[in-house]
Amino acid sequence: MRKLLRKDHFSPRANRVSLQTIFDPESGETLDRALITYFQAPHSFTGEDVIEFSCHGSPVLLLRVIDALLLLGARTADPGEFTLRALAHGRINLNQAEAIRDLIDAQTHAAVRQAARQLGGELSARLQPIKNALLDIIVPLESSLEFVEDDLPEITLERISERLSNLIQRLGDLASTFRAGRLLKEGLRIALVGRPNVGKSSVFNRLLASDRAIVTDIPGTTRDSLSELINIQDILILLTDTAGVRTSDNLIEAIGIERTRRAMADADLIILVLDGTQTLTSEDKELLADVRENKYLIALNKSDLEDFALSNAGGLNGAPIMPISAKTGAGFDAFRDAILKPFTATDIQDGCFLITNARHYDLLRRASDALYSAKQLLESRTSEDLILLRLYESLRILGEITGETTPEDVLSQIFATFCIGK
Ligand SMILES: Nc1nc2c(ncn2[C@@H]2O[C@H](COP(=O)(O)OP(=O)(O)OP(=O)(O)O)[C@@H](O)[C@H]2O)c(=O)[nH]1
Ligand SMILES: [Mg+2]
Repeated sequence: MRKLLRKDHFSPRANRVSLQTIFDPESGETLDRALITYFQAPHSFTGEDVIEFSCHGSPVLLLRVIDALLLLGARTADPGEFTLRALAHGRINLNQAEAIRDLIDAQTHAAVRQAARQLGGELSARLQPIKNALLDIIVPLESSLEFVEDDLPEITLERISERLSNLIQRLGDLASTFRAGRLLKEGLRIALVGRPNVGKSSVFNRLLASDRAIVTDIPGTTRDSLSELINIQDILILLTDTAGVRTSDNLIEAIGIERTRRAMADADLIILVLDGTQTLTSEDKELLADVRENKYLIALNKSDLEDFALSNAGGLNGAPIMPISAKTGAGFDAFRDAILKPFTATDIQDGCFLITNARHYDLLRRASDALYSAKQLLESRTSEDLILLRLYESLRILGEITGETTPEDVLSQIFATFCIGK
């Protein structure tokens, strides 16, 4: 620090900010006037002594300050290292650490909101009463093993079984929020497909609200799949425009059509675009048969034209059809709602806490399975120590969520997903 600030003495006051000039240790050139904060242990994020530099936000300047620090013997932090240190010093628990990563990665307001709730410790707060209730079952079972020669009375067994059912239900309720939670965090992949010239790229541009894809009246305009992120009602969507499907001798077009097939296979929802001014062609019918294997929605396009008729799509019994015009935007509000409809049956209400992390979901399911198996053993009057084994297993799995019992290799996997310097 003395070399960096060119001062014979530098003794910052604990938990205070001071304005300092930073010099290049080699050339002596002034780099920046910056705020320096000294967080004295344990009053820092990591629980250790920390010096924080708040420089001006130029990337070039920041690189020079980092170079200067490296030259003086510092090293750059590993991905997630600060968060890992905070965890190691008990400043946060594991799912709060994961929430920090989710907060940084969040791309919608709703994802930020959920990550912030988790950072506030809501998941551990919800799990604690379940763990306590589990301990309330374990403790008397343990003592009955030690002190009582006879079997537990029937009434006690029934009561334990009831309490296990209740816990299984509570874990199940929490786990079931993952469907909505994953949607909120990871979003959806949606592909626009159809034969050439029906207006896929026009629909794509209208949903994007920008002229991203080339639109012409020449069939076969789009040659390659094109993806962009959009946001519908705070759900992130990776929308893919694709090459129109037809039999083609053109090599480039044929490769493009192959990519369309791949986009269809990857999609959570396929939007089949049809030209509402024409009756179904054999190409339309073939595509329809293909998309029926997946979640799909039909966009009957060009509703602004005179020849447009819903009956042109006749015979698609029961299929979800939305009449739209990519040209005028007619029907798009209802179309956007229809896009999300297959996914939001499980309501994403503002007030409700959601499991957004696959690791948590998996552990909740496993904890619940262990309780279920304990309940079955209990009902078949198996010896108490086998039942206890299952109950302890469930407790250990719940502990893995908050990090009390998480194995080292899982921890390192989790922190490898952080970005550097967090
Ligand atoms: N009137 C009218 N014309 C439309 C509409 N949507 C698209 N078109 C026209 O239809 C033609 C084809 O549109 P594109 O969006 O390029 O169609 P595409 O399905 O992407 O075609 P390919 O990329 O060749 O597969 C263009 O001339 C568009 O202007 C619409 O809603 N109304
Ligand atoms: Mg196109």
